[in-house]
Amino acid sequence: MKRIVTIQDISCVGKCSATVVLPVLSAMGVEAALLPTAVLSTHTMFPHPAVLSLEDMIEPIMQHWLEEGVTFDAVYSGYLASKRQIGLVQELFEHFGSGDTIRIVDPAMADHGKLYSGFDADFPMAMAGLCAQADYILPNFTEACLMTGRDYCEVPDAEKIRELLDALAQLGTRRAVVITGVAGGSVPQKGSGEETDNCFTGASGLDLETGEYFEVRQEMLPVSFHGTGDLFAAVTSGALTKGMALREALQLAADFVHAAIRETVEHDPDKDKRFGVNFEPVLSMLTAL
Ligand code: PXL
Repeated sequence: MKRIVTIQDISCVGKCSATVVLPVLSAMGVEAALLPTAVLSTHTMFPHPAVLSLEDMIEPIMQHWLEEGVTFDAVYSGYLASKRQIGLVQELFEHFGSGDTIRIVDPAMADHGKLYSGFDADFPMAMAGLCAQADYILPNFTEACLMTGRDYCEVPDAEKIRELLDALAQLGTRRAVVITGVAGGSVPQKGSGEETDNCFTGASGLDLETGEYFEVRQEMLPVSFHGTGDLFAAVTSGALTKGMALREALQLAADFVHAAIRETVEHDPDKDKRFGVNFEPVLSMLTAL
C-alpha cells in the first residue's frame, strides 16, 4: 500500500484540511499519515477561532520518524499558517522527499483575489519558495497571481492563464504546474462532443517534462463552499500517489468535487457554505480505483 504524509491543520469544524484530506485518501486506498500544524475550533472563515499552534511538535515528530526509518511515497502540504511552517515543510521535503517520493504543494492561502485572514503580504513569496522544491503545485488563480506578482482579474482569458502557467514554471517546480478552479464559457456535452453554453470550471496545467499545456473541465455549479480546494488537492494527490497520470488525476478530482457539490445542493440546499460540502455520500467514486 502506498503511504502519503500530509501536512495540514486540524480545523475541528468546517470540513477542510485534515478532516477532508484523511477520509479522501483512505477511501482511495492510500495510507495517510498526518503531520498536524495546529488545532483550530473552526477554519478561519468563522470569526475568532480558538487556535493552538503545534509548530513546536513538527521537528520532534520528523526526528522520531527519521529514527524509526519511516518513509513515504508522497509528501503533500496544504494550508500552512506561518513562514516558520513553510520552512519546516522544506525540511520535511529534504528528509523524506528524495528519490521516487512525490512532493505536492497546495499553496492554500487565498481566493477571490484576496489572502485569507491572518497572512501578511509577503507570505505568497515564501510559499513560492516552497513551490520551487515541489514536483507538482496546485494553486488557484488568486494564489498563482500572488506568487508570481501578477495582477488578479475576475475573468482571466486563455492567454492570461497560459502566461501565468509560464510564470509559475519559472518558480522551479519540477514536473507540472496546475492552476485550479479556472472557469470558462462552454463545456462539452457528455457523449455527444457538442459544446453547450453551460459554464465550466476545472484546471489548467503545464506539463514541465513535455512542455504541453492542458486542461480538464467539469460543469460549473453556481455555488461556492468552503474546503473544495482541499478536496480537489486531496484527490489529485491520492491519485498521483497511486500512479495515475496527471490529467486523469485532475479529471477525477474535478468530477469528485462536482459530485460532492451537487450532492450538497440537492440534499442540503440551505447548508451554510462555511460548513463545507457533503462529500461523504460520494466517496464511493474513489473506493473503486
Ligand atoms: O481550506 C483551506 C483552509 C485550511 N485550514 C484553515 C483555513 C483554510 C481556509 O480558510 O482557514 C485553518
